[in-house]
Amino acid sequence: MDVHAYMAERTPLIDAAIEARFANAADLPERLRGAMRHLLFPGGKRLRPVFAIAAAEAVGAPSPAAMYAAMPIAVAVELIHTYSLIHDDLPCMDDDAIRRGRPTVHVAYDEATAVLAGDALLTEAFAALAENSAPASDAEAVLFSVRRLAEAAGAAGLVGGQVDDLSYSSTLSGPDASGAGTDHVRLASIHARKTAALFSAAVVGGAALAGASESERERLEAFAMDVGVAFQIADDLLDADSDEAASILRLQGTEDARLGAEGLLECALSRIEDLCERAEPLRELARYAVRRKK
Ligand code: GRG
Repeated sequence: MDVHAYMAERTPLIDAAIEARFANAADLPERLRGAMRHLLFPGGKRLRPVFAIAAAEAVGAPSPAAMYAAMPIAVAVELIHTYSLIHDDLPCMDDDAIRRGRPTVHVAYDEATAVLAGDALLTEAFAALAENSAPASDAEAVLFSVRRLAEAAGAAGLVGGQVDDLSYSSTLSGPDASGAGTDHVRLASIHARKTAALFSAAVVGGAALAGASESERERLEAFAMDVGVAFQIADDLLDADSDEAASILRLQGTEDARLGAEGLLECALSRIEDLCERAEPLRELARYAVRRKK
């Protein structure tokens, strides 16, 4: 199957669903609206929303029903991903002026507006998920996806991963005196929380909203965590010149890192090998996320 065609078919529908969140929000301050939309349109690859939809299609009714069941979490994860990029670029964090080849939000607007736009996107994500999910999915699945998203975004997920990432560069050599483990262990934990947690909330949330069983959720969770970490390694390999603190490339050579990502991909695919042929797009997306060249 053609994974690019698969993504290209779904991306306009995801964009329209994100756009719809703004259509009904007439009373937003214009400056805030602009700052919230600045990185959303045009967006990035929309990988997390497409994963959410592919997971729903792997276990749910044939699309478009599965796709529409997963759309609320697809929108929510993209809003949270965008907030995290805006905050990550701030002068007090990575201090980057450019994102996706354009001035990032605090440069195009100002720092306070960028902080507030991120806050608004994070909050809006949960409104999007809670408001749009019923009645297409059952209440337990909606609550499950809200909880998984909160865990992925919160102190044990993105935020905790970012805190560890910020302190990582100062303690880079050998076993860590704090008892947190070797650099490899610490790095794996940062990748799991900073990158894989949101992937996993997208995949398992999308699947749950489309009616996944408990055992399907468990397998997809393990699949998505492995894919998320492998995706982060692939991102480090593509961005080998950056000074990202938590890069695997500081600890092992390029070839070892590539082999590590391939190993995680194989492991991820083995977790969902018994899912039916409708899981093929999900498998192809995983291969694409880990092996992409740009
Ligand atoms: C500020 C709470 C907080 C967290 C920031 C997301 C993040 C954590 C930092 C951004 C930099 C980074 C290396 C994140 C890891 C995840 C990653 C590889 C993001 C890029 O994802 P893509 O490639 O981006 O899906 P696009 O641009 O396609 O959306």
